[in-house]
Amino acid sequence: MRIAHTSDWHLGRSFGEVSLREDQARFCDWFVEMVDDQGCDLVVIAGDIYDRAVAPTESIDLFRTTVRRLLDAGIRVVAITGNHDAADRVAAYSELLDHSGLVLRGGYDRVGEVVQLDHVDGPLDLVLLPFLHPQSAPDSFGQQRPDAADSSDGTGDGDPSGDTVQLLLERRGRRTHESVLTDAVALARPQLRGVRSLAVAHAFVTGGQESESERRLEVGGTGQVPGEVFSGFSYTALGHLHRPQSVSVDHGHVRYSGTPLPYSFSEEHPKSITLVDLAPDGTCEVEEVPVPVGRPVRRISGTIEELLRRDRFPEAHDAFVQATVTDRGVVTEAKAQLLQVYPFVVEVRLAPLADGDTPSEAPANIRELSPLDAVVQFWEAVDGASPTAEERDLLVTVVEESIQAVEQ
Ligand SMILES: [Mn+2]
Repeated sequence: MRIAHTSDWHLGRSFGEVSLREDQARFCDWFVEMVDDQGCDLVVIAGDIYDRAVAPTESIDLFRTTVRRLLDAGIRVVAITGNHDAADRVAAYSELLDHSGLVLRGGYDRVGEVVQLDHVDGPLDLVLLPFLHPQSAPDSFGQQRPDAADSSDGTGDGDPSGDTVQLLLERRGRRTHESVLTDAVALARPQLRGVRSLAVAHAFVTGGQESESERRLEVGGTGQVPGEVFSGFSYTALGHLHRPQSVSVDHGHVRYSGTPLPYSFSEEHPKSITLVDLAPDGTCEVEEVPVPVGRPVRRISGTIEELLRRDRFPEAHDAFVQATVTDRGVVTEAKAQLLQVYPFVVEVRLAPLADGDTPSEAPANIRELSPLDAVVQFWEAVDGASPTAEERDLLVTVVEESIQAVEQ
């Protein structure tokens, strides 16, 4: 059985101010053809289908059309929601969709279920683990039920006693992404029947390497879960981290496919789809198929004169560019100038210290400095050089006038 594993399409996303609509549509076109050419039986999309909870209608259209084309080609599709998706919206019709060949799951509703897919070479047990917000778990969810909490409220009037509410709140407060995911897998495990199994999850597995475009899964923490949660599954198709990578786990194959397109400047790595050949005995072979569409990202750095030389960064001409301008003097209209050479420059940073100087340490107590010294130090930190005599005279005047204004 051949599976195409992908995730984090983030349909509707833009890069800076540039819409990615066309790149995402081109990716979908390529993807449908590729999985058909490769003879895939199943497509797995491991969460973050859309970039936002309320996805633009054109993104919804793109997803629907893409899935329909896959189903028309006889390929089954499995998808879960990620932390960017609104589970209750995206998976609203999941029950009806099961009949179409699209298995779509989101939220807690059907967590713990094992979907059995029949295939010519045998069955596949499918466990779908959409991103689960720890705080929105149903009160009864999970195994760590304090006994008292569930037995004490036997009065039947539907009004839980103060103690019970307290226990429920405590239980809710203890929930983490790790605990809800562990509970969800534990619910499913007893129902696994065959030898070949596939888990699909949207999670941050410990050991995975982040980019700059993943949104944190937990407030005040990373929301990481240990890879062992997935041990025993023949293959675990993960979403959330944007770089393609395997995560080392003792028993099983756990892998992130990464995004189809780069979504931040930290994603200069090539993008790919993961093809998985899953044998009837559960052994699998994994192959990366590079995504040939989409605009790459490049970070370039130099003086404005260097950056404007057409032969200096030829690979950046067609890329989304983050340019760091290192001139010590003032550069006016930097972005407008750079756009002449790099039509997709998205971000321009002025960083005159990029040539190796580092700003001096901030004084332990700013009040130890005279106002003029403080201003001059700030100038040096920002500009990378001391003010000229003329600039210094101006600063003296400004500081004196400010002090007088404050004292009046
Ligand atoms: Mn994502």
